[in-house]
Amino acid sequence: MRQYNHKGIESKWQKVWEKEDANYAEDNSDKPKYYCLIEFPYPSGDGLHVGHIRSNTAMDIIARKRRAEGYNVLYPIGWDAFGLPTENYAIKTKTPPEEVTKKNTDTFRRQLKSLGFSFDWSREINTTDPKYYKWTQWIFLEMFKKGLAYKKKTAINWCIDCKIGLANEEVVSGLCERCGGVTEKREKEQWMLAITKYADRLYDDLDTVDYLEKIKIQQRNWIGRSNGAEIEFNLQPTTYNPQPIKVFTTRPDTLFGATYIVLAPEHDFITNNLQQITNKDEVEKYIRDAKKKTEIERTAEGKEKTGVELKGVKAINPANKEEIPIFIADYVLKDYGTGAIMAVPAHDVRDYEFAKKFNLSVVPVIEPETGKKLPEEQFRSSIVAIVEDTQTSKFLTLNWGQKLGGTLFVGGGREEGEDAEVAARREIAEETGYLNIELVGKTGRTHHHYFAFSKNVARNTEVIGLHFKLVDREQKSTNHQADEKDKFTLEWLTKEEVLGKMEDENHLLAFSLLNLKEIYTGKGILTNSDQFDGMDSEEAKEKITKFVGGEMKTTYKLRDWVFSRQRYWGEPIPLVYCVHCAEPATSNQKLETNMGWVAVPEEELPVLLPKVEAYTPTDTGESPLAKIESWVKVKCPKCGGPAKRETDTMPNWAGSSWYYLRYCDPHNDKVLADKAKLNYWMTASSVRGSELSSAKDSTTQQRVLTSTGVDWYNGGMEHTTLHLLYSRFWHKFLFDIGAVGGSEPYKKRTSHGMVLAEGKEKMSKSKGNVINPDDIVEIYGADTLRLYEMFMGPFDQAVEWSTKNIIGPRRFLEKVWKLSTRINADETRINADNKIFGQLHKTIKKVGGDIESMRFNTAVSELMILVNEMGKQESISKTNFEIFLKLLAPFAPHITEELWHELGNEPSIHSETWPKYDESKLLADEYTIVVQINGKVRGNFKVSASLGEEETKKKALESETTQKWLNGKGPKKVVYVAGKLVSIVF
Ligand code: ANZ
Ligand code: ZN
Repeated sequence: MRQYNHKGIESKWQKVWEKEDANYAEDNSDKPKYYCLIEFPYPSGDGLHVGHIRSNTAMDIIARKRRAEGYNVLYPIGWDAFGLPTENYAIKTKTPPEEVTKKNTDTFRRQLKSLGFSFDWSREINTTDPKYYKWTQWIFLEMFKKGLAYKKKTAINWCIDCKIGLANEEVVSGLCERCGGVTEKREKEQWMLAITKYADRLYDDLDTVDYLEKIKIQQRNWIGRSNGAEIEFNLQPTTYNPQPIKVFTTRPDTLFGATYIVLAPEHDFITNNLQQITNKDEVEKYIRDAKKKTEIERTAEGKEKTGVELKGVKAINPANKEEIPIFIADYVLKDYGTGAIMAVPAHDVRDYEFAKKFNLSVVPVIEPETGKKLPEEQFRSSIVAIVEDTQTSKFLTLNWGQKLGGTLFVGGGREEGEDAEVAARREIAEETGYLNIELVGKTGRTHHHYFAFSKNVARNTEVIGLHFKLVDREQKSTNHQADEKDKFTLEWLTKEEVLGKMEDENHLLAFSLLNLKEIYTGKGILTNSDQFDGMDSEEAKEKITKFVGGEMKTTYKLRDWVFSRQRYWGEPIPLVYCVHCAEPATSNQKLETNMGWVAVPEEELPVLLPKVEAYTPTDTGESPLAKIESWVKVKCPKCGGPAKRETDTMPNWAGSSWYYLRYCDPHNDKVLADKAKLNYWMTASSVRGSELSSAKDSTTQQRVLTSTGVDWYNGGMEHTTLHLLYSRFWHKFLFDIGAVGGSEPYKKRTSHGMVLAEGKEKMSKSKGNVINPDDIVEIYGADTLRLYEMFMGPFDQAVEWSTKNIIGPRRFLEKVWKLSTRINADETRINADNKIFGQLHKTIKKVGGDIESMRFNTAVSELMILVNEMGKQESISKTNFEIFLKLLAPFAPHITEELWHELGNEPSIHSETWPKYDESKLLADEYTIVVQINGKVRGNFKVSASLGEEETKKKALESETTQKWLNGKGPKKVVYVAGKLVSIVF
């Protein structure tokens, strides 16, 4: 028998497809377009990673399905080729980085081609190609001209090993994201991009895109928008006139509870008031120590709090005019808010930890509130009593059953004027019979809104929580147990059990305050706040801010993007510094930023990266480019005088911020991409930014926003706050200057899990556990590898590589191969095949749906089930087998193409249309089989869909009805109509 020879088949079809330009994406075609995108790889020296193959195959499947659905698909590929590893390798081997890049991209290209991905190779791009980076530079200059790029001396994260400044995003737990080395803060002049000017749009427009929810959440957290207020605290009057301290708070409603001020150690206040501070030495030492810690070390909750009081100065709480101390502590950061906080230890966890340690006063100002306010509430006072048996560390609960509120502590109403403890003791005795208890703790007033179903009334209750300890176990009998309507069972539960079983918010609140010793950080009703007492905390935010002359304010965690690197292998920043132009013509010009920095004229772009002798960065932190005098010295484009080039280069997030646009028109040398082509591939409409902002009606705006962008972009979660946010920023900028037609780059974003080595470790050269795809393709074939990577596990989760398990998908393809020898071309067979109709149509439906929701693993298993069913048949109809091949084709493009041609079909299976399923033929899980006896319906019964013909017939014959009618006679004829009917004639 003929063998499944994957090598011959795969190389044969790859050549044919290449010759025929099978995956050519036609610009401005009449067909609807579909743009599929994967993150273009960094061509590392290690070659293609099996992780690349997983995400590329997934998107290849989607691209192929879209083509079969009639779309003109763009599925492009290119190289994100600037970057440190190439540069470091070049330094080590003294090879020019462009040579290293060429070698690496050649390898990647060969490998990707060997896997049969349906990329349009005519659109291949490379970020290190001057024809490409000309436009990266052009975009930068546009930003520069609009004031979005500026030079600033900042303390940046400096990686000691890489000798490079890092963005905040590139520092993970204080370590360099690239090399894992130690970082420190260094003052450096850096080019910055003002991404913060786009913070609101980056935040709000997330509502207009279809990204996985976890991606949106990460971006929102990263932007970290908080609404709050800035409030000034005056100093205790002294001989001089000190500036007030401005704090940022999200909880101005808690102002009356602010019992001290904390400043970031780097806060200006300290140098400005040093004369006044009496413990200077202690303060200065603390500041020095704080500088050595990372942000994460400084702000973690639960971390031992440190700080120093500034002796000799005091602030005044503007709400109640009380004098309060001022501290410096490293848990307050310089670059967030105003770098100063009002501490409210009663309602903020970190402030509370600090106050405990320094023995500062804790004044509660918010009475906790649970539940939702309801209309027409009735007021009532009540108690929640927690009884603890300290010997067993268990808590007394009443289990009322699911309908009546589940597990609760003892609770009950309080008569008017009745003391809470008296009420609690009464309820405990009545409901549980325990008498000898000792009160050990009590909450303040809390509030709870709920609907009492038993009484059909909405309630607003004022609740006091009480904590008792059992003195002994004496328990009198209660009459409740006998009473039908008050049926509950007493249960002693551990802390964990209480937290697991109890659902009532207010009872849980009492437990958290009394037993878990937590502080209350939620909303509620004001107390200890003079005229604001009794006010809702949300409402009080603005009122109190206004009362003290503060200002409502929004702040962001997002920082501007550090956009320069003192390294060689990146895009040169196309600016020139001219001393002459730096001199202000008028005195008020001095205020301008970027004085003396002149843009290289557009017609001189690209500024080429010059050849250098040595790529090694310098310890002074200057780029190696600074050493090439002939390159650095230029004429000022503006005044013609002597000037110097910027020698810093761009970070490697630059080229990837707009690459998806270049794919639309990769060879254009006039503009970054032709407008008409961009409109075709990126937008459904061609509304410009200017038109959008003038579009008054918001539904028009909405339509424009939601109809633009790459149709489907898949990539790693590690890029959510870097690449994905940066490219959204660049895109919005390009939209604003009219270079692109929509304001979001990607309509839809999904994400894949990583492929780990056996043992769930990351694959790495040093561990020697890297799988080389070339070996797998050689031994098992590209189709098997693709199928295996889709079958490994849920696409969005990390999966563990197992070479042993590849054999499964390989055997499956061999089975398909063998099955093709049992094809019966006789078309009447199609109906004779009706036994597999159910499974076939179920498979069409399932595979289609699974591809859309990226459940590739279950799609593959459904294909496997179908093959097993087909395998049971004597022969298979050609038509049905062809439908199966079309479903398998996106997963295993080579073997399906081969079999398709063997069956005498032309041209390619990949230009066929996607199969449709017939709802009426779908395989149900269960059938109702009608029993006909001598032509009349006499009954029916249910069978599982997997039950075969013989068993179904047997079941019909054995049924009571049939036996009654047959009455001992044998049947002459039994006919089975699949999934429907058994007809018996006697
Ligand atoms: C008083 C207060 C009372 C606060 C309360 C919270 C709860 P998010 O939501 O993350 O924006 N804060 C302000 N600036 C800070 C800084 N530079 N370093 C550290 N903490 C700072 O957090 C805003 C809250 O974090 C602010 O509101 C402030 O504490 C603190 F019951 O003010 B709050
Ligand atoms: Zn000049």
